[in-house]
Amino acid sequence: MVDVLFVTSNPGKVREVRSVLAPYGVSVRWLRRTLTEPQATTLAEVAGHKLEAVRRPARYVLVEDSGLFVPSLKGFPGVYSAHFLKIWGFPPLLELLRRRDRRAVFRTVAGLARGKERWTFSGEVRGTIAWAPAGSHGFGYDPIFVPEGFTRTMAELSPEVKDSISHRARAMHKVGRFLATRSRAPKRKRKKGFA
Ligand code: ITT
Repeated sequence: MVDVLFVTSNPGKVREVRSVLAPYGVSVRWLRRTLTEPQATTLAEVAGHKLEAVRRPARYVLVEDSGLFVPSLKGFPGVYSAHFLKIWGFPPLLELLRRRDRRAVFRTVAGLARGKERWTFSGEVRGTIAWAPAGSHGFGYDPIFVPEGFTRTMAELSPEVKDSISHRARAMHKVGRFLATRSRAPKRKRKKGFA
């Protein structure tokens, strides 16, 4: 069993990360903390800053940053997704998209650290923005995001379905495979920068 400390303010992320990592023999402990997000242009930069803010040399520390990118809005809200949703909610986004291409991508960049070593893993899911919010599962933008191959929003799909297709699940499967491989490898044969 590998222990990982997942630092986030978001209980929805914790449920999803636990469910994806459990089959890899990874046990996730939750440190509930709001990590400051600097002005940055990429999710990877934000994830890196979040990692720097947590110092736990003896164990694996996991953080992640996610965002909804709408190409017809030049990638907005992207790295500003949390801020935008908190201040404005869905209406301005739905209004902006009334006459624009509704395609969107949800992306996650996960940052993992142990001592001085750092690794990043990414995942994404394509889809479209719904005409109106629907559904009560999940959190954040789930009520307005319809993943590719589905006709319902992420919030109308069951948590199991979300965990089989989501941006976060895709990034976390990479984390799980990495940790499972590393925990099996004899210590002196471990290569630096494996990921
Ligand atoms: P942290 O403490 O981990 O930063 P957060 O909720 O602030 O939690 P992010 O900055 O990564 O997380 O998320 C940016 C925004 O995108 C925020 O409004 C989230 O609610 C939303 N979001 C993240 N993952 C999502 C998902 O799987 N489905 C819907 N919305 C999501």
